[in-house]
Amino acid sequence: VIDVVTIGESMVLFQPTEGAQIPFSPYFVPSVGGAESNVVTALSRLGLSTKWISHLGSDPFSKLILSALAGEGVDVEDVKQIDGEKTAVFFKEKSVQGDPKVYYYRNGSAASKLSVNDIQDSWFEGARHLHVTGITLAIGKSTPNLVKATMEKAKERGMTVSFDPNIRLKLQSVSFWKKSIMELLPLVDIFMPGKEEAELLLGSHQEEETLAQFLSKGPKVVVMKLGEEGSITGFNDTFHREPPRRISHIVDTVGAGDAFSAGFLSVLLQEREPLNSSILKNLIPTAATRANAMGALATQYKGDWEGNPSVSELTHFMEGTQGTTR
Ligand code: KDG
Repeated sequence: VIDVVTIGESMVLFQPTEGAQIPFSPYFVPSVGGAESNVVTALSRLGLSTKWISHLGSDPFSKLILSALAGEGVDVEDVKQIDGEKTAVFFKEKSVQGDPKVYYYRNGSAASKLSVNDIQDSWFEGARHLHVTGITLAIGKSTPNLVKATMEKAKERGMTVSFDPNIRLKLQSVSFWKKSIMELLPLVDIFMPGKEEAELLLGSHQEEETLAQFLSKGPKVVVMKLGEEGSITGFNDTFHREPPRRISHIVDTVGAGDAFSAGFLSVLLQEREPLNSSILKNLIPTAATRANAMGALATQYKGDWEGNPSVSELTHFMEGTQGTTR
Protein backbone atom coordinates (compact mmCIF):
# COMPACT_ATOMS: atom_id res chain seq x y z
CA VAL A 1 0.00 0.00 0.00
CA ILE A 2 1.18 3.53 -0.81
CA ASP A 3 -0.22 6.04 1.68
CA VAL A 4 0.49 9.15 -0.36
CA VAL A 5 1.34 9.61 -4.02
CA THR A 6 2.28 13.00 -5.47
CA ILE A 7 3.21 14.44 -8.85
CA GLY A 8 5.39 17.49 -9.36
CA GLU A 9 8.69 18.97 -10.37
CA SER A 10 11.79 18.77 -8.21
CA MET A 11 14.82 20.83 -9.02
CA VAL A 12 18.41 21.01 -7.99
CA LEU A 13 18.73 23.92 -5.57
CA PHE A 14 21.98 25.88 -5.44
CA GLN A 15 22.60 28.04 -2.40
CA PRO A 16 25.52 30.44 -1.94
CA THR A 17 27.84 29.70 0.95
CA GLU A 18 26.80 31.16 4.30
CA GLY A 19 26.05 34.86 4.18
CA ALA A 20 27.20 35.40 0.56
CA GLN A 21 25.10 37.07 -2.13
CA ILE A 22 24.70 35.22 -5.43
CA PRO A 23 26.99 37.43 -7.57
CA PHE A 24 29.81 37.26 -5.02
CA SER A 25 29.61 33.72 -3.70
CA PRO A 26 32.71 31.64 -4.44
CA TYR A 27 30.78 28.38 -3.97
CA PHE A 28 27.22 27.08 -4.31
CA VAL A 29 25.96 24.14 -2.32
CA PRO A 30 23.68 21.78 -4.26
CA SER A 31 20.59 20.15 -2.75
CA VAL A 32 17.03 19.33 -3.82
CA GLY A 33 13.83 21.40 -3.73
CA GLY A 34 10.30 20.81 -4.92
CA ALA A 35 7.10 21.42 -3.02
CA GLU A 36 5.62 17.98 -3.73
CA SER A 37 8.80 16.04 -3.00
CA ASN A 38 9.25 18.13 0.16
CA VAL A 39 5.88 16.82 1.38
CA VAL A 40 6.56 13.16 0.61
CA THR A 41 10.05 13.14 2.10
CA ALA A 42 8.56 14.65 5.27
CA LEU A 43 5.79 12.02 5.28
CA SER A 44 8.27 9.26 4.68
CA ARG A 45 10.30 10.33 7.73
CA LEU A 46 7.06 10.24 9.72
CA GLY A 47 6.65 6.59 8.74
CA LEU A 48 4.18 6.77 5.83
CA SER A 49 4.80 5.00 2.53
CA THR A 50 5.07 7.48 -0.31
CA LYS A 51 5.57 7.76 -4.05
CA TRP A 52 6.78 10.70 -6.15
CA ILE A 53 6.00 10.93 -9.87
CA SER A 54 7.82 13.20 -12.30
CA HIS A 55 9.92 13.56 -15.41
CA LEU A 56 13.57 14.50 -15.15
CA GLY A 57 16.17 15.26 -17.79
CA SER A 58 18.98 12.97 -18.82
CA ASP A 59 21.65 14.86 -16.91
CA PRO A 60 23.60 14.62 -13.65
CA PHE A 61 20.96 16.74 -11.86
CA SER A 62 18.40 13.98 -12.25
CA LYS A 63 20.73 11.55 -10.46
CA LEU A 64 21.15 13.93 -7.54
CA ILE A 65 17.35 14.25 -7.16
CA LEU A 66 16.64 10.55 -7.59
CA SER A 67 19.23 9.46 -5.09
CA ALA A 68 18.09 12.01 -2.50
CA LEU A 69 14.45 10.91 -2.74
CA ALA A 70 15.16 7.19 -2.97
CA GLY A 71 17.46 7.62 0.02
CA GLU A 72 14.50 8.98 1.98
CA GLY A 73 12.50 5.85 1.16
CA VAL A 74 10.23 7.53 -1.41
CA ASP A 75 9.12 5.21 -4.26
CA VAL A 76 10.58 6.66 -7.51
CA GLU A 77 9.65 3.72 -9.77
CA ASP A 78 7.43 5.87 -11.99
CA VAL A 79 9.89 8.74 -12.41
CA LYS A 80 11.17 8.89 -15.98
CA GLN A 81 14.48 10.31 -17.15
CA ILE A 82 13.80 11.67 -20.64
CA ASP A 83 16.59 11.62 -23.25
CA GLY A 84 17.57 15.06 -24.46
CA GLU A 85 15.45 16.88 -21.85
CA LYS A 86 16.62 19.01 -18.93
CA THR A 87 16.14 18.87 -15.17
CA ALA A 88 15.25 22.28 -13.70
CA VAL A 89 17.53 24.12 -11.29
CA PHE A 90 16.95 27.08 -8.99
CA PHE A 91 18.92 29.37 -6.72
CA LYS A 92 17.96 30.66 -3.30
CA GLU A 93 19.45 33.73 -1.66
CA LYS A 94 18.91 34.74 1.95
CA SER A 95 17.32 38.15 2.47
CA VAL A 96 18.26 40.39 5.39
CA GLN A 97 14.57 40.45 6.28
CA GLY A 98 11.70 38.12 5.44
CA ASP A 99 11.56 35.22 2.99
CA PRO A 100 14.61 34.26 0.91
CA LYS A 101 14.61 35.19 -2.79
CA VAL A 102 14.26 32.42 -5.33
CA TYR A 103 15.47 32.42 -8.96
CA TYR A 104 14.11 29.67 -11.23
CA TYR A 105 15.72 28.11 -14.33
CA ARG A 106 12.86 25.77 -15.21
CA ASN A 107 11.22 26.92 -18.45
CA GLY A 108 11.00 24.02 -20.90
CA SER A 109 12.23 21.45 -18.34
CA ALA A 110 11.34 17.76 -18.64
CA ALA A 111 8.63 18.07 -15.94
CA SER A 112 7.09 21.15 -17.56
CA LYS A 113 6.16 18.97 -20.54
CA LEU A 114 4.23 16.38 -18.49
CA SER A 115 0.75 15.88 -19.97
CA VAL A 116 -2.37 13.70 -19.69
CA ASN A 117 -0.73 11.28 -22.16
CA ASP A 118 1.82 10.39 -19.51
CA ILE A 119 -0.74 9.16 -16.95
CA GLN A 120 -0.20 5.49 -16.07
CA ASP A 121 -2.37 3.08 -14.05
CA SER A 122 0.70 2.23 -12.00
CA TRP A 123 0.66 5.78 -10.56
CA PHE A 124 -2.45 4.90 -8.56
CA GLU A 125 -2.00 1.19 -7.84
CA GLY A 126 -2.37 0.46 -4.14
CA ALA A 127 -2.44 4.20 -3.35
CA ARG A 128 -4.77 5.74 -0.75
CA HIS A 129 -4.22 9.46 -1.19
CA LEU A 130 -3.06 11.94 -3.85
CA HIS A 131 -1.35 15.20 -2.87
CA VAL A 132 -0.97 17.94 -5.49
CA THR A 133 0.09 21.57 -5.42
CA GLY A 134 -0.54 24.59 -7.59
CA ILE A 135 3.09 24.64 -8.73
CA THR A 136 2.40 21.64 -10.98
CA LEU A 137 -0.46 23.59 -12.56
CA ALA A 138 1.82 26.51 -13.26
CA ILE A 139 4.94 24.97 -14.79
CA GLY A 140 3.75 24.08 -18.31
CA LYS A 141 1.07 24.46 -20.94
CA SER A 142 -0.09 20.85 -20.61
CA THR A 143 0.18 20.57 -16.82
CA PRO A 144 -3.19 22.10 -15.81
CA ASN A 145 -4.99 19.33 -17.72
CA LEU A 146 -2.62 16.74 -16.34
CA VAL A 147 -3.36 17.82 -12.76
CA LYS A 148 -7.12 17.77 -13.31
CA ALA A 149 -7.09 14.35 -14.99
CA THR A 150 -4.83 12.90 -12.29
CA MET A 151 -7.18 14.16 -9.58
CA GLU A 152 -10.21 12.74 -11.43
CA LYS A 153 -8.57 9.35 -11.77
CA ALA A 154 -7.63 9.33 -8.10
CA LYS A 155 -11.23 10.12 -7.13
CA GLU A 156 -12.61 7.41 -9.45
CA ARG A 157 -10.43 4.95 -7.59
CA GLY A 158 -11.77 6.05 -4.22
CA MET A 159 -8.60 7.87 -3.18
CA THR A 160 -8.73 11.11 -1.21
CA VAL A 161 -7.08 14.23 -2.63
CA SER A 162 -5.28 17.13 -0.94
CA PHE A 163 -4.30 20.36 -2.63
CA ASP A 164 -1.94 23.12 -1.52
CA PRO A 165 -2.18 26.24 -3.74
CA ASN A 166 1.55 27.06 -3.35
CA ILE A 167 0.99 30.23 -5.36
CA ARG A 168 4.23 31.44 -6.93
CA LEU A 169 3.72 34.78 -8.67
CA LYS A 170 7.08 34.31 -10.40
CA LEU A 171 5.44 31.47 -12.36
CA GLN A 172 1.95 32.70 -13.34
CA SER A 173 -0.40 35.69 -13.12
CA VAL A 174 -2.98 36.26 -10.40
CA SER A 175 -5.81 35.56 -12.87
CA PHE A 176 -4.23 32.21 -13.84
CA TRP A 177 -3.99 31.15 -10.21
CA LYS A 178 -7.55 32.20 -9.38
CA LYS A 179 -9.16 30.46 -12.31
CA SER A 180 -7.16 27.25 -12.27
CA ILE A 181 -7.35 26.66 -8.51
CA MET A 182 -11.04 27.54 -8.04
CA GLU A 183 -11.94 25.14 -10.89
CA LEU A 184 -10.27 22.23 -9.11
CA LEU A 185 -11.90 22.66 -5.69
CA PRO A 186 -14.79 20.22 -6.34
CA LEU A 187 -12.15 17.46 -6.71
CA VAL A 188 -10.35 18.33 -3.48
CA ASP A 189 -11.01 16.71 -0.08
CA ILE A 190 -8.39 18.59 1.95
CA PHE A 191 -7.56 22.14 0.85
CA MET A 192 -4.54 23.82 2.46
CA PRO A 193 -4.10 27.48 1.52
CA GLY A 194 -1.99 30.07 3.30
CA LYS A 195 -3.80 33.20 4.49
CA GLU A 196 -2.37 35.39 1.72
CA GLU A 197 -3.21 32.76 -0.87
CA ALA A 198 -6.80 32.61 0.39
CA GLU A 199 -7.01 36.40 0.09
CA LEU A 200 -5.67 36.30 -3.43
CA LEU A 201 -8.28 33.66 -4.37
CA LEU A 202 -11.36 35.09 -2.62
CA GLY A 203 -10.53 38.63 -1.53
CA SER A 204 -10.26 39.68 2.08
CA HIS A 205 -12.90 38.36 4.51
CA GLN A 206 -13.13 37.31 8.09
CA GLU A 207 -11.23 33.98 8.41
CA GLU A 208 -14.30 31.83 9.19
CA GLU A 209 -16.11 33.37 6.22
CA THR A 210 -13.18 32.54 3.92
CA LEU A 211 -13.18 28.92 5.12
CA ALA A 212 -16.96 28.67 4.66
CA GLN A 213 -16.66 29.93 1.09
CA PHE A 214 -14.00 27.34 0.22
CA LEU A 215 -15.98 24.56 1.96
CA SER A 216 -19.05 25.42 -0.11
CA LYS A 217 -17.07 24.56 -3.28
CA GLY A 218 -16.53 20.92 -2.26
CA PRO A 219 -13.62 20.22 0.12
CA LYS A 220 -14.42 18.38 3.37
CA VAL A 221 -11.61 20.10 5.22
CA VAL A 222 -10.00 23.49 4.67
CA VAL A 223 -6.94 24.25 6.78
CA MET A 224 -5.64 27.78 6.47
CA LYS A 225 -2.00 28.39 7.42
CA LEU A 226 -1.66 31.62 9.39
CA GLY A 227 2.13 31.62 9.76
CA GLU A 228 3.08 33.20 13.08
CA GLU A 229 -0.56 33.02 14.18
CA GLY A 230 -0.95 29.25 13.87
CA SER A 231 -3.79 27.90 11.77
CA ILE A 232 -7.55 27.67 11.49
CA THR A 233 -9.38 24.64 10.10
CA GLY A 234 -12.96 24.49 8.85
CA PHE A 235 -14.84 21.16 8.68
CA ASN A 236 -18.40 19.87 9.43
CA ASP A 237 -19.63 23.47 9.89
CA THR A 238 -17.18 23.98 12.74
CA PHE A 239 -13.86 25.76 13.07
CA HIS A 240 -10.76 24.75 14.98
CA ARG A 241 -8.23 27.46 15.83
CA GLU A 242 -4.73 26.23 16.64
CA PRO A 243 -2.35 28.61 18.44
CA PRO A 244 1.14 29.00 16.99
CA ARG A 245 4.20 27.21 18.29
CA ARG A 246 6.58 29.96 19.30
CA ILE A 247 10.15 29.86 18.07
CA SER A 248 12.87 32.32 18.95
CA HIS A 249 14.44 32.86 15.54
CA ILE A 250 13.92 31.84 11.93
CA VAL A 251 16.65 30.46 9.66
CA ASP A 252 14.66 29.87 6.43
CA THR A 253 10.91 29.92 5.83
CA VAL A 254 11.00 28.04 2.51
CA GLY A 255 9.56 24.56 2.96
CA ALA A 256 7.65 25.41 6.16
CA GLY A 257 4.28 25.24 4.37
CA ASP A 258 5.15 21.83 2.93
CA ALA A 259 6.22 20.55 6.35
CA PHE A 260 2.94 21.87 7.80
CA SER A 261 0.97 20.02 5.09
CA ALA A 262 2.87 16.80 5.76
CA GLY A 263 2.21 17.07 9.50
CA PHE A 264 -1.50 17.63 8.91
CA LEU A 265 -1.88 14.81 6.37
CA SER A 266 0.14 12.35 8.46
CA VAL A 267 -2.50 12.49 11.19
CA LEU A 268 -5.59 12.41 8.94
CA LEU A 269 -4.17 9.41 7.08
CA GLN A 270 -3.75 7.41 10.28
CA GLU A 271 -7.41 6.57 9.80
CA ARG A 272 -8.10 4.03 7.06
CA GLU A 273 -11.85 4.74 6.94
CA PRO A 274 -13.30 7.49 4.72
CA LEU A 275 -13.01 10.93 6.33
CA ASN A 276 -16.47 11.19 7.94
CA SER A 277 -17.53 13.83 10.44
CA SER A 278 -16.73 11.91 13.61
CA ILE A 279 -13.25 10.96 12.35
CA LEU A 280 -12.59 14.59 11.45
CA LYS A 281 -13.80 15.78 14.84
CA ASN A 282 -11.39 13.38 16.55
CA LEU A 283 -8.36 13.98 14.38
CA ILE A 284 -8.37 17.66 13.38
CA PRO A 285 -7.03 19.04 16.70
CA THR A 286 -4.12 16.56 16.70
CA ALA A 287 -3.48 17.16 12.99
CA ALA A 288 -3.37 20.93 13.52
CA THR A 289 -1.01 20.68 16.51
CA ARG A 290 1.36 18.42 14.62
CA ALA A 291 1.19 20.58 11.49
CA ASN A 292 2.16 23.72 13.43
CA ALA A 293 5.08 21.92 15.07
CA MET A 294 6.31 20.59 11.72
CA GLY A 295 6.07 24.07 10.15
CA ALA A 296 7.89 25.70 13.06
CA LEU A 297 10.65 23.10 13.01
CA ALA A 298 11.15 23.52 9.25
CA THR A 299 11.97 27.23 9.71
CA GLN A 300 14.96 26.24 11.84
CA TYR A 301 16.88 24.71 8.93
CA LYS A 302 18.37 26.08 5.73
CA GLY A 303 17.29 23.32 3.31
CA ASP A 304 13.74 23.06 1.94
CA TRP A 305 13.08 19.67 3.60
CA GLU A 306 16.27 18.34 5.17
CA GLY A 307 15.31 19.47 8.69
CA ASN A 308 12.10 17.44 8.80
CA PRO A 309 11.92 15.10 11.78
CA SER A 310 11.23 11.45 12.46
CA VAL A 311 8.26 10.75 14.76
CA SER A 312 10.50 10.55 17.82
CA GLU A 313 12.39 13.76 16.94
CA LEU A 314 9.04 15.48 16.46
CA THR A 315 7.77 14.19 19.80
CA HIS A 316 10.87 15.51 21.56
CA PHE A 317 10.45 18.91 19.87
CA MET A 318 6.77 19.07 20.81
CA GLU A 319 7.44 18.05 24.40
CA GLY A 320 10.54 20.20 24.74
CA THR A 321 12.61 17.15 25.68
CA GLN A 322 15.81 15.63 24.30
CA GLY A 323 16.48 12.03 23.43
CA THR A 324 19.78 10.36 24.22
CA THR A 325 22.35 12.54 22.51
CA ARG A 326 25.60 10.71 23.31
O1 KDG B 1 7.45 25.08 -0.95
C1 KDG B 1 8.85 25.07 -1.17
C2 KDG B 1 9.09 25.05 -2.63
O2 KDG B 1 8.66 26.27 -3.17
C3 KDG B 1 10.54 24.86 -3.01
O3 KDG B 1 11.08 23.66 -2.49
C4 KDG B 1 10.80 24.91 -4.48
O4 KDG B 1 9.07 23.68 -5.53
C5 KDG B 1 9.63 24.71 -5.40
C6 KDG B 1 9.14 25.85 -6.16
O5 KDG B 1 8.62 25.59 -7.24
O6 KDG B 1 9.25 26.97 -5.70
